[in-house]
Amino acid sequence: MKTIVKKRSWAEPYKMKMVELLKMTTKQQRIRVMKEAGYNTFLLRSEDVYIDLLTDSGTNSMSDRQWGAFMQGDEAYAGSKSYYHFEEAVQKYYGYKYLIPTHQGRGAENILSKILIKKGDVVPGNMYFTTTRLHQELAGGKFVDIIIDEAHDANSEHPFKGNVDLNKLDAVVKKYGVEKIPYISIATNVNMAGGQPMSMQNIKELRAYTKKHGLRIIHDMTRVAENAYFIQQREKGYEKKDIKTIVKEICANTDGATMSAKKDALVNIGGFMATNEWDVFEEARNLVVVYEGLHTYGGLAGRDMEAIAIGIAESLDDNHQHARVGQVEYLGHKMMEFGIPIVKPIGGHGIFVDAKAFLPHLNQDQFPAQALAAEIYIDSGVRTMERGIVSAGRKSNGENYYPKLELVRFTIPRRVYTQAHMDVIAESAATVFDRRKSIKGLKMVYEPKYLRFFQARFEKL
Ligand code: PM9
Repeated sequence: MKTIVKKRSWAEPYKMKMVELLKMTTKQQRIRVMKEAGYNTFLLRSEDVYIDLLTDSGTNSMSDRQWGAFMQGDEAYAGSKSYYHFEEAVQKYYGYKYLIPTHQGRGAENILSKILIKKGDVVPGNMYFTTTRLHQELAGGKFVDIIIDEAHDANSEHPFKGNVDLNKLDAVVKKYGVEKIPYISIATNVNMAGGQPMSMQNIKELRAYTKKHGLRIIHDMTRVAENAYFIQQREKGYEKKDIKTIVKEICANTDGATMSAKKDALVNIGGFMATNEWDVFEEARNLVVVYEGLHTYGGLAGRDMEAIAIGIAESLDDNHQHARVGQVEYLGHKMMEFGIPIVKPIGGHGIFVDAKAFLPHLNQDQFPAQALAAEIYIDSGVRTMERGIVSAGRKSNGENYYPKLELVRFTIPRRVYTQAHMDVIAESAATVFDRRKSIKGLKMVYEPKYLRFFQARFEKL
């Protein structure tokens, strides 16, 4: 018998119970508000945005179970029941021994960096992340990139572009000595590389290397479940393992973690630091009361901790991750059909458009990714984010970093938008691509001291 259906589709493992209405704007309005926002999509008001792809951070839709648990949050100042639910989830699903809750990821980065980094230390990592590197620097450390070269090449189809290059790491260890390296900083599903995973093999090789040299691995596990999904899809021997098992195995090869629960863990606020070392935990408990709140809430409400505990479990469901990454891939394939240059392979949390290839007539000092994000908003009200020279910021000597990747990130919030939204987004990107030669660069007219991409202002050249 001939089958009519060649390939079966997937669909989301949920249905909608409530919707948020969006405001539609005209092109004239968008031109005006973009100018008022200094051509920085962070400075737009969200009510002027139609489809918000600024970030996948804190923009998740929570499930009915999470909202239900909100009512059961224990808001006691000390010893909240909700803290113990949160701790149980971190121990059960991730396997780390000790938990310090924080208001979000950078709260955990601050505490961890203050504890482990001394002035003059060096922190090797698989590509920088903005807040992570800044906390390392503020604590007196220097970040050194040890990601494989392929990660800096938008066109490389390497299946694990998040991998650490062990030769680069070895060169850093030889140059500075292990006593200057408080830990190796690894991120799963590397954000700035385009949401690209590490392989389990690489994680295990790194573990073997660090054991030999007596070095710690600290895991930025903000998008660990998405990384585990890619391991399941791409790595031999993991095809039949579920995401839960893979995540536990990743964590077991590291010594501690920081996490922004606002991403994979499917909540709107929250984070944590976790460690297997009692001494580090004890010091973190000392510092958390200074910067975040008591060690059983760390800046979170009891209801937030309940929602995180449930979100962690939901994020490790295979069907959820299939739909999550499947939606990102759907958008990526649509963009590729239009000929739009994007980072390959398609990553876990968004599509990263290669602004250097999109706007080859602009040099990096004319902020091509910033200019492109502004044009996309003006075309359709779709808000995206610059991930290039503006995000990279300046070195301690004041010089600009010039990252090889100059990208516009179309970040997909989890469980928020439909396939029809993806079509509208791809068509908008294609419309701007059609008139790309007419797009002008920008000049920066205001630059804040830290994390300039959030608040910098620009004018058209
Ligand atoms: N990431 C993102 O949009 C939000 C801030 S930058 C616009 O991608 C990693 C890998 C992250 C991350 C935040 C943090 C910090 C740490 N590591 O935002 O403080 O992607 O919760 O987490 C953002 P918090």
